[in-house]
Order: sequence, then structure tokens, then C-alpha cells
Amino acid sequence: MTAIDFEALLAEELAKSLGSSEQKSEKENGKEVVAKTANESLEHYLSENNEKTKQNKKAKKMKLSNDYKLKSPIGSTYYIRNYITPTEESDIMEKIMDSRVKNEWVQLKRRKLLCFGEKAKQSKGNEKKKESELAMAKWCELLIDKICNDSEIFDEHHRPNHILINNYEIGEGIMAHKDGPAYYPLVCILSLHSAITILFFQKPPVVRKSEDGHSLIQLKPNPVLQVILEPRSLFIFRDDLYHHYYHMILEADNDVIFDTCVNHNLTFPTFSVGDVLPRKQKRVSITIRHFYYQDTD
Ligand SMILES: O=C(O)CCC(=O)C(=O)O
Repeated sequence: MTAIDFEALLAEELAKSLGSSEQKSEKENGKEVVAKTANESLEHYLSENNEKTKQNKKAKKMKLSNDYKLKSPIGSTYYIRNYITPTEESDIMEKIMDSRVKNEWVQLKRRKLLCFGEKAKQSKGNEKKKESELAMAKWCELLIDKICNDSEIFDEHHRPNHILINNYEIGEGIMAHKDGPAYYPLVCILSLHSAITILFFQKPPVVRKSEDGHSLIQLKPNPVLQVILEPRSLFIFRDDLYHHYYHMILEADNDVIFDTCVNHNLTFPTFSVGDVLPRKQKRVSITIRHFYYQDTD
């Protein structure tokens, strides 16, 4: 197995892409460049871009069915690399680590989570289910607008109204589960920071780890599907995969690439079966769904 220094290669790619986009805008504008800086707020970026997309009648919506569909043997899965920019990524991180939401995080055994939107409302007063009670933040609404403007994947009756943010430290994960009937069967996952893989199974697998708990020794059976989730990527799954398969993120310090991985040759760097993808820093995921709201009052 070859361990790949994923983070170093990624940093290199990022530096190159940032350099080239600055040059491009200088040439395009001809004169003075008003470069986007970290000072510009996330809301500003998102609303400006959403407005442009709306106004541009010729703008083609992302053809999810063709351009981003993974060759997955089960269900429909889509993977969009670099769905947000590095600046948007760090702005989102700032928002979710902000002192105003600091006390809203719920620490679970192997991850912590923060919840915005409808589910939070429904959970109010129900201690067992309590997640948090945050109304949808403006940046969340703008992110949802962006997804809805960019593609027709959500119809107007199932616009996302619920955002769940998971924070995984290195070695943390989420056990095999289905998201269940509380949601419309369509999930968008925006990943930030570290790359990991998401695994799908027909039944929850048997997992054996090394004594120190850091590495995987045995996984039985192998996943029916594995998708690498790079930082800033958007992953979408729906229908059959949603209803009939469990998904999980292993609690381990690294991920091994299985022969059922459907995007190992679409990432940067690319991977081969048996390669090891180390997790070098924490990962944050933003899961965007439509929650079927039922008033429990
Ligand atoms: O963190 C992820 O990418 C997956 C999250 C997840 O499975 C969930 O929130 O149900």
C-alpha cells in the first residue's frame, strides 16, 4: 500500500489555482483589479454569485445527470469538485466556530454536531432529541440558494430546510446508518478541510480495528460503494442508495481505497485500489436536506 501525502499535493494544487485565477482576473479587467480578499464576507460572495446566476438567463444549470454523475453501480450519485472556493471554505469555518454558536454544538461520543433549521425547531423541548435550536443562518440560506440555483436537483416543494454540521477530529467517524423517512430522500454533503471516504453497505459491517484504535484491520463485507470526499467538494446521493443502503465514515486515522471506489481517478491526486488516504486534520461536513416538518406542539 502506498501512503500518499494528500495534503501536500492538495496545497500545491491550491497554490497553483489561486495564482492562475488572480492572473486571469487581471487580464480580464484590463485595469485595476479588485481582488476578492478574505475581508469580503461569505454572505457577500454567495449573494453576489447567486444574483449573477439568476440574472444570467443563459446560464446553464449544472447538468447533474451528465457532467457530475459518478459511475456508481447503485442509485444516483454526483460529485462536484471545488464546489466552493478556498475563501468560502475558510469563511464557513469562521461562521461555525464563531463564539455565538459555540455553545450550540452538541458533543457526541465520536463527533460533535450543530444543527440549523427545521429539525432544530421540531426538537425544541424534547430533551432526548435535542440537537440545537438555531434558526437557519443567513449564510446557510445563501448556500441553499446556490445549490438550488446551480441545479434543478431539488424541486420547489423540497427545498432544503435543514443543515446539519458534523465536526470530526482525526480518527472520528459516524456509524453505519440510514437517514430515514424524516427527510426527503436526497442528501447533499459539502466537505471542508480534510479528505475522507464515505462507505455504503447493504447491512452494517463488522469493523475490526488495531489495538490502538487508529487503523482498520478488517471490514466485512467490503463496501458496495466508496466515494472520496475532498475538501470543498459537494457529494449528492439519493433514491435507492438513500432508502436501502447504510452509509458510514470509519473511525480511523486513514482510509483505504477499495475496488468499489467510484471516484479514485477523479480526485487530486488520483488513487489506486489499496492506497491509503491519511486524515491529517479535522473534517467538517455540512449535510443539506429537506426535513418533513411535523408540528409537535
Ligand atoms: O459527514 C458526512 O459526510 C456524513 C454525515 C451523515 O452521514 C449524516 O449526517 O447523516
